[in-house]
Amino acid sequence: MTDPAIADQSKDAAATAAVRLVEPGMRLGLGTGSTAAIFVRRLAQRVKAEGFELRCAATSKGTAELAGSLGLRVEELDDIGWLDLTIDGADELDPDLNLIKGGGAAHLREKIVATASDRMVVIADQGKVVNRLGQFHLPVEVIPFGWQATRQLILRALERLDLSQRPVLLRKRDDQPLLTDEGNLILDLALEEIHDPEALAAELSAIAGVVEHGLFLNICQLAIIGRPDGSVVEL
Ligand code: ABF
Repeated sequence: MTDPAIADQSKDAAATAAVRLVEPGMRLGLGTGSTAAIFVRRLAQRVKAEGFELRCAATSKGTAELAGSLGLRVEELDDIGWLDLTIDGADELDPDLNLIKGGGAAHLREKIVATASDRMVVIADQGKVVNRLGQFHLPVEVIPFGWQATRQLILRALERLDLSQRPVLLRKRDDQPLLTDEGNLILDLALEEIHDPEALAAELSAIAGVVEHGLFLNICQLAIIGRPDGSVVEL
């Protein structure tokens, strides 16, 4: 029977292919977002059918709740210690497998989980693949204390990188500043094109009020891209 929560054929193709990478007994990182949610559903179906054990760490409260409700064993990352594999979505990815993440405001936990894994695999539909990152607004998680000063420091950093006059927008939900799972704010950087992701990442990481930015550089080892016809390509 068709599950209405798995309606997107491209995302489902990528998620289903990623489920095949999972081996019994693995310590697994679970991503956040609609593609990662389909992966969690397909994974739970396989675990139920084959009856093997897994230990899962989630990248958001939402994912933890979904996975737990489907019968997957979800634990704190620190109780597991280290992960064999993390499967997560992305907002953009380039041919070098550099990513922008954080559209779901979970990139801090996502980066902690991904970098605490032997292997990180991205699942996405074709629309996420770009030649150069930057069309998607780059999320930067900042602590609430002094966030306007932090925003000014970000603007100065952008000037140094010849990215002046780019909007840096406080993310809101229901007209209120959005708070992350960690109680922080998100600033979205409308950069259009990121010519030097490494330099930008270094500048942002050097600002005291920045907790984490959504550039994932040299973290992902494989991307599985789903197509509307149900096929996948690997990058
Ligand atoms: C998370 O989910 C995020 O880092 C990214 O923002 C988002 C992608 O969501 P979707 O799969 O719904 O496009 O992985």
